[in-house]
Amino acid sequence: MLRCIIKKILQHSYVGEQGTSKGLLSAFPTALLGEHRAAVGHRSKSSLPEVRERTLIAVKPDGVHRRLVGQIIQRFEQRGFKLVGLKMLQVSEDLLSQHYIELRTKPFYPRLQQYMTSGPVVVMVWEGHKVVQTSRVMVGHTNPAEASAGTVRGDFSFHVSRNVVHASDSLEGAQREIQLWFKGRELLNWDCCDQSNTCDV
Ligand code: IDP
Ligand code: MG
Repeated sequence: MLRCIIKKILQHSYVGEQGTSKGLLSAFPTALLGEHRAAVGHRSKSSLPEVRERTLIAVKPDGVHRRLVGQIIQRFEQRGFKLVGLKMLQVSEDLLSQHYIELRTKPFYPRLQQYMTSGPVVVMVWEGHKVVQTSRVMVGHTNPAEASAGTVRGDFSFHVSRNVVHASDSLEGAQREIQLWFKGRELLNWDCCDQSNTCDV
């Protein structure tokens, strides 16, 4: 009986709280939140913008060929981030030129394009507190010769032309890249069972 009453109170307060969180979320970029709101349990802590930051991570063709996809995913899972989108694709020259819009005039761009379109990439969206900044640290310096041991590039590569992985470099960059690579319906909002053990925001 008592459980039944508590359940009713929670159901009631859920309606009110959902209204509040919706108001908070409306100020946050849609691409970082994804379009699909979880139908149930959306009042959880993961609704808060600060733990719902998202970034784009891609395992480049050299990483896929070298069977590093699993190890790279493992690092992000181990850190506590949440996977909200994942797919494998062969990148077109058009998509790549939009992705690397600032690099198109660089002398190395033709070779970069050849490399990035030479085989499949595995592209992902990871979510969590300060995930953009943290994943840049996890990925390491652009030039693997300068990347610290313990970073993906520092552990799996030695030359800038084959540096295994991409990570968005800013919040704005992440938002732009997520929209470029993923349709809204390909990103999922879901509540991870361990989230109260990884963050208390
Ligand atoms: P980032 O991947 O660490 O964000 P960016 O400067 O955005 O580094 O460069 C994008 C990608 O272009 C690099 O990851 C690397 O694959 C490639 N790249 C950057 N600089 C060079 C270079 O000097 N030679 C060859 N490839 C380069
Ligand atoms: Mg970059």
